[in-house]
Amino acid sequence: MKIGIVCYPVYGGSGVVATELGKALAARGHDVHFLAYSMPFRLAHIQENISFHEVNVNSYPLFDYPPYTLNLTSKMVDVVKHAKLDILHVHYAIPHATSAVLARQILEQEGIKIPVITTLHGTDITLVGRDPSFATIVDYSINQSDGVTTVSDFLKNETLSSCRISADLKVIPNFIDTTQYRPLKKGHFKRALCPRGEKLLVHVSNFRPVKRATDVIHMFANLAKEGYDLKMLMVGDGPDRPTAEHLARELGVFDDVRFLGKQEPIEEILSIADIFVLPSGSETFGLAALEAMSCAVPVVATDTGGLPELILHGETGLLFPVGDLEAFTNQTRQLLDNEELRQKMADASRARAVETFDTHKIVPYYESYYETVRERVLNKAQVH
Ligand code: GMT
Repeated sequence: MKIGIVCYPVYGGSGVVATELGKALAARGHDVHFLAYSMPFRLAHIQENISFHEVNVNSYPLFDYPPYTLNLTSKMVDVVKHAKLDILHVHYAIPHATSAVLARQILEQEGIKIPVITTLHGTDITLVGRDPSFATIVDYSINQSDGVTTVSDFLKNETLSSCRISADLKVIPNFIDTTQYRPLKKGHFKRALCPRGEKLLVHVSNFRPVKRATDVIHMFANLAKEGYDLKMLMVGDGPDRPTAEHLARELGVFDDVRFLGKQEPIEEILSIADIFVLPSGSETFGLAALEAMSCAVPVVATDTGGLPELILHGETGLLFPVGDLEAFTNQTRQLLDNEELRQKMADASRARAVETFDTHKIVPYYESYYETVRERVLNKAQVH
């Protein structure tokens, strides 16, 4: 199949999933065309059956706010027509689904049928999508898509309850390349960071308020006060990083908490972690947690959104209520105090990643969904 994939190219879950999906589809023999305003950051090596089409944004004195949505629509029309795409798969509703619906309408006038599939990732529904200035257009673009997927049952239910949706929603969970994300032997790296054999906690996020990065610092300071000999790596960057750094100084733990900023390859860092922590206020899937699990790291996370679908409480990690710092500290302490339990959960995490969320298990669901949607759209066109 010739597949167009539209995504945000920046550091973030939806862009990562879209990029990894495109790469996996290309490895399975499909022709994949990425459309984005810059090269997706995980698309390091271009290969024969992967193309990248940059969406240029016009600057014109009249445009205080350049109309990116329209530039994207035009690019979609152009690529569908000239690369003869069979399907257009957009990740994140705003504005990608809207542009795709408009592009499909333009192409229809030229006798070209292009089925549009939208994958909802989370904040496009739970945060920005419900802003009154977007809600109507988000609902419309979802309902007008030929196929819609969500990354968890939670997000499906959330979309159905918070949006006015008539479209069918199919759940296809996120996935991971478990051959790339695997426990790597990085003992030297661990010894350099934890010379006294300290346990290492890791948090990875984009430091947006929803990630509650300061909860990590509070939890760490609680355990340090109790005498635990620990180190912490805070990976990623975003608006709450300065606040988290300031808090670490204030609570006297700054020397043991290292803020690394954005890092790749993340599997090298995860491989030396003892525990991964994710205290998010909301998380539709929690790709960062899956990356940790695939590297055999048990996760302490909030009992919210799609996280309980991914992290089995008591089996692959421990969950706690959002914002409950005492419970967060208790759950982390439980794993620190019981190495046997920690190791058991580490093994179970890796097994769950391999058995349930491996790329080879999930990507075929997308392929068959593409076929189903395409058949439905083309048959409907014939009947008319
Ligand atoms: O919050 C992020 O990390 C970014 C955001 C995005 O849209 O890129 O992530 C969302 O999509 C990811 C991939 O499907 C999910 O794993 C994240 O849970 C989800 N984030 C939230 O729901 C807050």
